[in-house]
Amino acid sequence: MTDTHLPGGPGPGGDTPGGSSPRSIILDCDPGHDDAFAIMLAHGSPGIDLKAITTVAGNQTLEKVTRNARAVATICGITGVPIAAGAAAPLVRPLRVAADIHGASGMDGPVLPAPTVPLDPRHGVDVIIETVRSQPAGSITLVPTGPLTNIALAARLAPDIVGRVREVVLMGGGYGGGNVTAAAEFNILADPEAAHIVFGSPWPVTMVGLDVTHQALATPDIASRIADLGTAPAAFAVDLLEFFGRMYSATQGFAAPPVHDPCAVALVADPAVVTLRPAHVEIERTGTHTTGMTVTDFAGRGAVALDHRVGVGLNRDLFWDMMIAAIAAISAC
Ligand code: PIR
Ligand code: CA
Repeated sequence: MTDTHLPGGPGPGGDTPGGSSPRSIILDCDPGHDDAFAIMLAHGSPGIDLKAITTVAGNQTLEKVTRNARAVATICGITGVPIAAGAAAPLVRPLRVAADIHGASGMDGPVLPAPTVPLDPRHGVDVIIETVRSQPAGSITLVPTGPLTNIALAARLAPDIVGRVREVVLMGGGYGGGNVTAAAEFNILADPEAAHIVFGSPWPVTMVGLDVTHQALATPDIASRIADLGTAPAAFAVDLLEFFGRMYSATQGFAAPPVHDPCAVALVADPAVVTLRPAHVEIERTGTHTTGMTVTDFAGRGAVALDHRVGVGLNRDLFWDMMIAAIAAISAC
């Protein structure tokens, strides 16, 4: 089978990057250094209309990641976008955080301002449900960049939204191995039962996993292009990369940090960024050594339907051009 760029999912569309019809998304995140980049891309990209930010416990506790989301919004002048806190723990398992890579705050490195943007008083899962119900059917894309707890809860609490969501484009998993265990990536391992619900629900699911995001390395040339923008959001982004890079070097031996989460946002904004292949993905939930693995079948063995799409390649230059243009656009606000 040859790799293909598949069209951007069902529903009303024909959107072109930078065209007149940006894609409406809800960003469900656990900031997190790379989640902060996802927020910046979602806000600054002309291809995205950011309808809400919801948070989920993951990289750090719910309280910390929610404060971090509001701090990013404050730095980037994101006003008028609801920010709501969702689930404080996975569906079944105890909370596991990633302090080794994101620090005690969940976003160590930059000095974080006291948030000036309000916290929406609703539960994040209610914000997801209410936003999907209030927008035209087939218009909202869910972009989860943390554990899938909120998305699974929304599907269970309001099954009517499953058919109204245009697609779910998530950062998580990978077919070539994990980053917490040999088999499992953090977001899936943190809440595999939620991932099972999300991949098993009848909405289109696209997995942007480590196979793609480990190509999104913020090398020194990228950091200096961002620094050259000379604005407060750009300086914030550089500080994030500096800490994230040090942790990735110390804990995983990377020469430059992989900026995972904006890859999913970038794919929604412009399908040319990520090469996709049809596949079927099952979530391992009972493995001795493989819990949290995204078992990916590109060939339909056992006559499974190739009902998911899986990222297999990144157009790195396009990705960073989009990311840097978005940070520049934010700075202009
Ligand atoms: C990144 C993450 C968690 C643990 C490590 N070691 C690295 C977070 C990122 O925010 C991203 O969403 C995903 N989980 C990558 O595994
Ligand atoms: Ca994340």
